[in-house]
Amino acid sequence: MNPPTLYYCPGHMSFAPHVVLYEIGKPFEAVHVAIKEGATQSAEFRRLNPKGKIPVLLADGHVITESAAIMYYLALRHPDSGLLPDDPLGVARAVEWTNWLSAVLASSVSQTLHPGRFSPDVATHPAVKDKGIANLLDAFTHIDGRLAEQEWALASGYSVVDPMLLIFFRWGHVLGLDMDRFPAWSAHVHRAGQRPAVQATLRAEGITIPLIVFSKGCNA
Ligand SMILES: N[C@@H](CCC(=O)N[C@@H](CS)C(=O)NCC(=O)O)C(=O)O
Repeated sequence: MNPPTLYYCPGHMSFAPHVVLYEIGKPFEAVHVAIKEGATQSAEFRRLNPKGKIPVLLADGHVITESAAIMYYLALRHPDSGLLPDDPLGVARAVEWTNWLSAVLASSVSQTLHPGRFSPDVATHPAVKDKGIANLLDAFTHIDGRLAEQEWALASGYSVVDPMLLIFFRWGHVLGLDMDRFPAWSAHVHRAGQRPAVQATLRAEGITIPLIVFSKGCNA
């Protein structure tokens, strides 16, 4: 059986599944899809994912789309990785987080970066963007409050949810938001950033996340 292949673009929603693959620690391949050059909209890529989005995972003869679905598949395929709780309520809590992040918050990020996808009327774009930022700030305040209550997103410990939170923290910076307003989340980013799998993914994608310091010789 071939190793799984992740189609990714640095600093995008593929980041968390990429971390999960490093956490599992088994061989995998990663294919860079250059969103800015239009690669997600090419006929070839759309044959793979008709939605024209990364991430995509090829694994065990299946094509899996959606970052959350990919992470659950990998975590359940490798239960020893301990990346998901093993009780029904714990799983429900994980889905609660990842649905919200990958659908609602990803859409608010898109609204601020691509207002034309939300309104054809150029005159409305500043308002569309402003509303996207306001929605994100509300959501970020909620995230910070949750992370003030416990070390990781889930009470059971580090899980697939935590790397997904990292990429939204980075987006906050990319969008020029004052992320110092979120001290509990900042501490979470610092904590998660010490994991070899997170460091390996940052190196592989060639990106940084504020507050994450690379350790020397990390080669996860
Ligand atoms: N809900 C999807 C969102 C995926 C998504 O929005 N991917 C963006 C990058 S973050 C993308 O591939 N955009 C390419 C395009 O729109 O052409 C998931 O969680 O996987």
